[in-house]
Amino acid sequence: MPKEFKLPELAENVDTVTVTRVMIAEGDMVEADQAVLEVETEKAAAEVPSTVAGKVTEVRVAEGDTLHVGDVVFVVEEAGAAEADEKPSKKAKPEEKSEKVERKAAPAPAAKAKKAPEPEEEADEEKPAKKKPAAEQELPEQERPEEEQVEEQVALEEDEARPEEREIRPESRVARKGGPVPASPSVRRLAREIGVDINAVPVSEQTGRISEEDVKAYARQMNVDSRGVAATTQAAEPRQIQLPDFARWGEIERKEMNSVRRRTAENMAYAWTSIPHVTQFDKADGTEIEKLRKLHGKRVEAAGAKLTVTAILVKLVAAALKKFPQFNASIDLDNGDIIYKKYYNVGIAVDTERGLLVPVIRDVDKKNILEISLELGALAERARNRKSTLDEMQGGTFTISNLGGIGGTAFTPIVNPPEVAILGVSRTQVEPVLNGDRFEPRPMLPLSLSYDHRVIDGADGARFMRWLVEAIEQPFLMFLEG
Ligand code: CAO
Repeated sequence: MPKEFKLPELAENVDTVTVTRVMIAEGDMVEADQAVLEVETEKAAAEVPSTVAGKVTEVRVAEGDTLHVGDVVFVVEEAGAAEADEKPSKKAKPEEKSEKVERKAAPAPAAKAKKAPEPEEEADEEKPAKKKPAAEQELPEQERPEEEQVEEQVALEEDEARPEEREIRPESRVARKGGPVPASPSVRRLAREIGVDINAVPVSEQTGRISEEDVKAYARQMNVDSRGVAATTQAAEPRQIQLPDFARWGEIERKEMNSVRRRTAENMAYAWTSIPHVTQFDKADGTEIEKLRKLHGKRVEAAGAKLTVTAILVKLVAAALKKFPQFNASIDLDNGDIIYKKYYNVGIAVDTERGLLVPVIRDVDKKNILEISLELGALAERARNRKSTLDEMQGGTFTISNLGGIGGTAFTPIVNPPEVAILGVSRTQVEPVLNGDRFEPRPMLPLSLSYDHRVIDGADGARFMRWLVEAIEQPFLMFLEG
């Protein structure tokens, strides 16, 4: 019996992965739990174990492919039956075409992967699709019962590409030329709630309809504020500038971005253009911390870790987050809420050869510095060796980015959404600090706290920073107030 192995769900909210290595070939015997694929998401690389066993008769993916959860990766002839059967042709039969995953160079989204179930779709949109007679479709939208419009919308949705495939690029949107608005009730509702005129939202050229993303993109473009009031002036939307022919001026090399770089670029552009950032700078006298590192460093080394500034900062930050809960929050603009998290998971920016990764140390408030040091060392090593799991990269509530090992006096870190704040750390420098009437040499640790000004006021930013500086200078404060 042929059996298909489909890409399983690897972590919550991870629907798309890029194949970086295919570890099986036609004719191989594969066992359950055997690693068959190496994949990359925006944040991590992971090995995918097989859940089927038998002889591989067909491999349907190749390095560089983009896969969605549920896509068929390979087919096996289950043990026993394998020997008896001839090896099937590698070419896909016509009816299998829709199962094929898209190749990176796939020319048009229409030729891309089949539509997978969309969990976020509302129940009222999951009715069976029914095409409506053309005459009925020509009725003005207001004159048609909503139920009919829903049904029509479901039919339209049949051809819909996945959200990430129909990213809103300005050039892919076209103005609608009258007729019914091709948007589902939930999309219309969203538009109503955030003050967007659904009739004005351009449809995606690729799908011929309006998605939630289209509405949000339009809202951003129109500068709709948090109260749902559209500004009269249109905010500039980041556009791809026309690149010149760089080779005219000298030699160039073109390299494809890996998935980490691509997603970092998307996330950073999103964060930079949608979050009003403020960065608060300060310096902490690291004398006490340095004393403690010297005093206890050997103990931590004996346990197999390194007592670094970062590990200590993670613990101090946990205490600061408890004291200032708005820094451990997320903003839900659609519902007009601020979500305060009662857990404290700190992401650590790790510099790897594939780009920036942010593994997360969970429940830092419940761990001691020794435990945090061990975990930080292990997570950073795993990230650098491409061994991080997808779960390790999720659930962060605040991020620390320490560039002090490399150098620099200050920088402006970008908030890692959906978080609302990030602490940047630069290199400790011995500086003259006035103590009474004389200067003393002190190791000063520069800190740069960027935060989302929609949630955090400037005074709160300054208070958080001052508390953190004082906790670094007098670590006992953490026990006293943390
Ligand atoms: N000031 C001075 N020295 C510092 C320092 C600081 N703020 N922070 C670290 N150092 C020193 C450490 O003491 C260590 O020195 P020794 O080898 O002499 O002991 C050295 O720098 C390297 O530290 P580390 O990397 O071993 O450990 P860490 O806990 O300080 O940092 C990590 C861990 C993962 C944060 C770090 O390795 C890293 O990847 N940093 C880069 C983060 C990054 O890329 N941020 C940018 C994000 S935005 O694009």
